[in-house]
Amino acid sequence: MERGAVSLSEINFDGIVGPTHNYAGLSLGNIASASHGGDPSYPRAAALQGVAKMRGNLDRLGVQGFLLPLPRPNTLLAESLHYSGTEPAALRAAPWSASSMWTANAATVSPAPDTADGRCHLTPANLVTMLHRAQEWPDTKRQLDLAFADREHFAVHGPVPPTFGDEGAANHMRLCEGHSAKGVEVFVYGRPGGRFPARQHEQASRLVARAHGLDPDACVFVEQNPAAIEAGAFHNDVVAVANEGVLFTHAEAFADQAGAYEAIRAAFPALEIVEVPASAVSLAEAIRTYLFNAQLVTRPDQSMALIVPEECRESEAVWGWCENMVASNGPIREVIPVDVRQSMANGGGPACLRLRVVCDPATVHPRFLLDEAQADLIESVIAKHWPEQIDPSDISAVDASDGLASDVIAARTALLAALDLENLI
Ligand code: SUG
Repeated sequence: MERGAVSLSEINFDGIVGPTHNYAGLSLGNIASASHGGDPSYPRAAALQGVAKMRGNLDRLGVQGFLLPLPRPNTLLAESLHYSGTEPAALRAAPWSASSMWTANAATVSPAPDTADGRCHLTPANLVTMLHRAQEWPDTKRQLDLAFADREHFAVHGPVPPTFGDEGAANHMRLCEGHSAKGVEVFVYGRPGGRFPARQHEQASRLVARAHGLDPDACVFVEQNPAAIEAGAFHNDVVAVANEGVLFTHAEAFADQAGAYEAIRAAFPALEIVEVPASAVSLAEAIRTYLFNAQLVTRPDQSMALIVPEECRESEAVWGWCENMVASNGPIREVIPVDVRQSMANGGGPACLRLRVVCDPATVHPRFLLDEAQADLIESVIAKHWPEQIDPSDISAVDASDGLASDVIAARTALLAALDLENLI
């Protein structure tokens, strides 16, 4: 238990999908992003799918948070790129990206029981590997500074220096006997040199652990399997997820799978591993369906549920494996599919869409916590103001539509006004 024995909750802060959600194929190494590049997108449907997921979890878990879309198009970035018409279309699309919806990349979070000063520490991810994501952190930090302004309970750091790529919680797992207990934090990094970028650098992970004041004996640093990165697992959370004492992982997630288990177990002896062998679900099928990009949650009755994308139910191999797992006597008692197809087509599953923060909800700025009335409000603003469809040419053409820019700016402004969060404009 944390000092003072306060009981802490895990709060999932989902990113509300912004009105510029589009498919510009910007993320090298992210197979869904590459294969859907050029497709029309449906921002309104995407954002409503996200709210429906939040509503389900509010109902299941009793608590749910959210983070707001960042201001787009980002005119500062657009100006700094000095367009002349000769540049690749991707450079013109970057300032329009709605990628902040994937809040698992907003920050790395170390809850209070793990840190030297007994506060919850957050480090915004610098996301330097991809231009369209590198623009996120200053506005993300502003939002974290507001949501977690209580300095007695939270510390919000600056980002890791840009030499070291940091992608936040997507490459970080926490094992603990209960959320309020001291945990072991597992940092997963990639080694550069492959066909696709290794987005999380080892030194970034080590720096975050030091900044957060973690106990070195309660930190484990593990290398991602280069073959998993090659297969499209651009973040560790595409092939593994942890909750309390359980690690749910593909058998080919880590460079040295047995060594990783041993290192984690040395720091956290109660570790329970649910491993999916490649013979049951290949790495390619795991990445296609995002089985591991799931929310592994503890429900109020203490049973664990796995919230997976609908795509898992459509895969014979994956769904068959899930059914067997639930029928067995393992820790995961239910698998719940959710429809986040618009996000999935850009490589973002249920787990990408949320940032987990273990804390006392009373210490969070209340405007960032969802209730049913606020969910209704968010839905009505989205239904009224979010564009129904965006074609990549709408945003990457040399003369990208001024009309669309003012519409999406007004849409976000309407949401902030409805939620009384105008100071983020
Ligand atoms: O960084 N997609 C995101 C998906 C992030 C998923 N997050 C986690 N695994 N936690 C990315 O690759 C696609 C944007 C585009 O192609 O236009 C994109 O940025």
